[in-house]
Amino acid sequence: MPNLLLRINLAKREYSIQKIDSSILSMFYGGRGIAAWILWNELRPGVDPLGPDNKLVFAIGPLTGLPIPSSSKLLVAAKSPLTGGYGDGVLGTELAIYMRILGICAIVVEGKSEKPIYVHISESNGRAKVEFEDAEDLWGLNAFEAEDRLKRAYGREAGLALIGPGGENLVRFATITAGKGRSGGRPGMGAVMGSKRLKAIVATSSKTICEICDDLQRLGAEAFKAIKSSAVFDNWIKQGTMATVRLAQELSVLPAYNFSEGQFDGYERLTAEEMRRREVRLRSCPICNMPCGHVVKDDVGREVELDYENVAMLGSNLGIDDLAKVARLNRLADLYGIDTISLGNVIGFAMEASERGLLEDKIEWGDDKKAMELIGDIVYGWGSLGRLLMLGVREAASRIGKGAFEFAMHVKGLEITAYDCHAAPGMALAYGTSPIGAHHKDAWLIVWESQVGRLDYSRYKVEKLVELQNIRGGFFECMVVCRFPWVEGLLGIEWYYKFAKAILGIDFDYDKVALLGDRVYSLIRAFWIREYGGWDISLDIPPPKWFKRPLSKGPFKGARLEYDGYMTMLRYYYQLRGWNERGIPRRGTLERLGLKDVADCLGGIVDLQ
Ligand code: PTT
Ligand code: SF4
Repeated sequence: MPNLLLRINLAKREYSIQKIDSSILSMFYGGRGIAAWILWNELRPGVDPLGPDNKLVFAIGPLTGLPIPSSSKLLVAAKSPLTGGYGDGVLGTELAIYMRILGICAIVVEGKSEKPIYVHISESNGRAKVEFEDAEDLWGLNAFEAEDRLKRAYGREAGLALIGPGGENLVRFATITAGKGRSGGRPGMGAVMGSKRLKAIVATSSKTICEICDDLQRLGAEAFKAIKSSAVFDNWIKQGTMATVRLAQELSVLPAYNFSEGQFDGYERLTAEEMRRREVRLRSCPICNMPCGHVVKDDVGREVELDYENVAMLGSNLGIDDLAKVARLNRLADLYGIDTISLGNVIGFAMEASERGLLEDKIEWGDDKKAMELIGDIVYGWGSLGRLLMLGVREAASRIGKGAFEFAMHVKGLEITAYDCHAAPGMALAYGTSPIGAHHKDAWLIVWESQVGRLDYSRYKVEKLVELQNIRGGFFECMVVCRFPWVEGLLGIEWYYKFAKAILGIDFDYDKVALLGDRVYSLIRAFWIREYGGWDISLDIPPPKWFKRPLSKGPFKGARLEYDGYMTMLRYYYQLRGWNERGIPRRGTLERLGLKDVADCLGGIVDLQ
């Protein structure tokens, strides 16, 4: 199990390696848990997210980099400049594998370099060696160009995590990228990297996979086979996440016109079938035999990888019904290293604000050319609208005033991902309680919720939500492997328990997963409370639009979220997590989870009863 912490100080150009306390590893294992623990312990409360004292953590887990399916994921975390709370994201990159080979569980990047810089991590006598390299020539290059340069210098197998101009220019929703299409850290992790003037981390190694034990090699080989022989494999390979476009339309959750509707008249021109007509090849993260990266040509013939989220947010949500044009916007986001989801959200917000006469600029629904121009403005801070939107939708709405917050589609400052929730209270609660702000990554309830009753506000939905959060946001994010093989039904959860047993010697079951989930969730909630100087229950409630403006068409015509029903579910959620009615973890809960020190600190800020 990787147990080293590599600390890199960019201001001093120094690094050190230390062991992570085994008691901390046995509580959190890796990934999100370790990252949250480091940020909780090492950040000064109230630290400026874009100042030199914020820290950027790259973390892997016990299952990363092993010869098991889809295991090349890397978690990136920091205090978010977009939300002001805890932020993280996960991307696929060889860097994760090299960290594993070197036994590094977490890289903590501190300080700020005076000049643009990148770091090269390699191996010297079995230990990590860090070299600090000048990045003046790379600064300003887009993510693809910078990646090409670094691969030319360090070889095709080099592991990378880098930023584009979005991160350099501190766009609050800039991400960290790799592999020309892998992008992680929606809550502005790329901006934190840019604020440190760190263009890239490059890693090289003589090995390309961590060979660990025979048991695991055998198990991994069986799992790869099980994926290939799964009944859903063929369909997955054909459509990947893009199958969701048609599904979302049918279920009336496809965001349209800044989340005003759950259906879009032009959806047929955005589907997986349309994608396949333009497809040139498939691409995957390293160590994956179920690639989901569908590379297509955009309207000017350049290659770009499509995903449901990207297409929904830059397509239907903006009223654009041409996949090739959507692909072009998607490609720009990848080149600049900014999050497609937040991008579609801020542009949709601007279109609605313009329609309501709240902006000087005119930007109409479906205007892909204007959207394209706006992307450049956002990334380079050109013009007043670009400068406004680069701050994210919460800040933009607060600066505009005049009721703009009513249609600013975010929770805790993180823009909502691609599911309309007028008629999906379970999914709305998933957004409301996601530990980084509105994201589906911890709990995706849409299909299940459609099977059990969409307009139902019952307790079993909250129980299902907590279960999913514990598995996805707790177990998978601490083990740090791709969850798609499990989510998409190609590998059952018992496979992951077997992998964990082989590597950690621990018999996992749902109770252990729930304990881990509770621990991680309560720690992250404590982080937010400390940063916000308290807690307001309204921070766990989705935006007013879904409560106030009913759907005007589709199978749920007339539906909107019911405030009382939502609040009943939210209160039950707090109860299940052991938090009080104000959403604050109780002292007893924190102590049961082994977080007594956290309770002592938090008790000085808020009442823990
Ligand atoms: C994730 C978010 C998602 S969620 C998508 S599509 W998805 C968007 N992809 C973007 C992109 O592409 N380019 C871009 N410029 N911005 C983008 N923003 C959006 O980012 C990703 C896959 C996907 S594709 C998902 S759900 C799964 N996410 C996992 C997760 O969170 N944890 C985990 N253990 N396994 C996961 N497996 C799947 O990984 P964020 P990737 Mg991404 C072009 O990170 O910040 O959470 O945002 O990492 O390597 O690209 O793989 O339908
Ligand atoms: Fe990457 Fe997709 Fe494979 Fe997961 S399933 S590892 S996101 S290519």
